[in-house]
Amino acid sequence: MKKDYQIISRVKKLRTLLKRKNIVRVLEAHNGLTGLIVEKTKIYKNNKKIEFDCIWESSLTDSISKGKPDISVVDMTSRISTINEILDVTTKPIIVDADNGGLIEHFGFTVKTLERLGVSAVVIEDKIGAKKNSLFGNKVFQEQDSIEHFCNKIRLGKSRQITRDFMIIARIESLILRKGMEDALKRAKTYIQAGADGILIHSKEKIPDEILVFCKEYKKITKIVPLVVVPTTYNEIKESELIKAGVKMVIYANQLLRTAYPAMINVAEIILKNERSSAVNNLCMPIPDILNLIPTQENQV
Ligand code: SPV
Ligand code: MG
Repeated sequence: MKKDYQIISRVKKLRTLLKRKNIVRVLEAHNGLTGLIVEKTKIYKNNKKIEFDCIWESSLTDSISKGKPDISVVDMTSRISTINEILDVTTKPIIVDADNGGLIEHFGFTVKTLERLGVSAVVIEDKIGAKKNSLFGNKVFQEQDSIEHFCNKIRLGKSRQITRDFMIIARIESLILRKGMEDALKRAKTYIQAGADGILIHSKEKIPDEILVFCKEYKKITKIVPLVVVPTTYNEIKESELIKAGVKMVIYANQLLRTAYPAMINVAEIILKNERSSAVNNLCMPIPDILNLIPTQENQV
């Protein structure tokens, strides 16, 4: 009984945060350890605690960390195993990046499973066909879904969730695919009418100009449905500016993995060069620290 309550309250946490906070701050995790980093990292600024609110279970970093490309080859069963790994050791809400959600018939099952596990939201992008990461833009062939088909997917998903708390966030790829601002805004309006609980507008520009134009126009469509952004390429923009523009959620989608990988390559190369590992001592955390990183009953006493 208590466990059921915990699962339900975890799902609900995201909606509560969206109501209470100016902006919900989300960081990527791709395994239990990175989940713990999102859960526990905090700093103090002017005596105020600053931390991440929520975990992004990214298709890019989940795939890459398994040595596979971000093309949906890491299937839902594997993604669910990673999600469970993260859920096991964290309490913060999780948002799952489900690519395009798959076939409409399949998406209903995904919604039911994620909600049952305790995930707070799923993001689906309005593309069809072979999955390509959005940050490739038009350098690779990527096809946008029709508005009608994508709306049917949103509607079906919404009809399958059990609680009122689970959220389906519709991700618009019009700016990525150079379909124009008008198309992006039309889609936002229509996806909301179809039941989307949030809109994620994506861009791969180096500057935030097109995102800020979208934000301005979005305010005319709705002041209620939260707007989500992923400032990976246009990442000079600060959270305070996003708040001013009306953004309710910011996702830092891949930075943990993108910093860990070069650090590991560097260490591997230094060991090869020196034929021993002492040369990386100053780059490594001490053995007792790694042994005690994850508390057990014994090392807590
Ligand atoms: C991801 O993190 O997998 C995303 C964001 O979908 S992006 O890589 O920018 O498409
Ligand atoms: Mg993705």
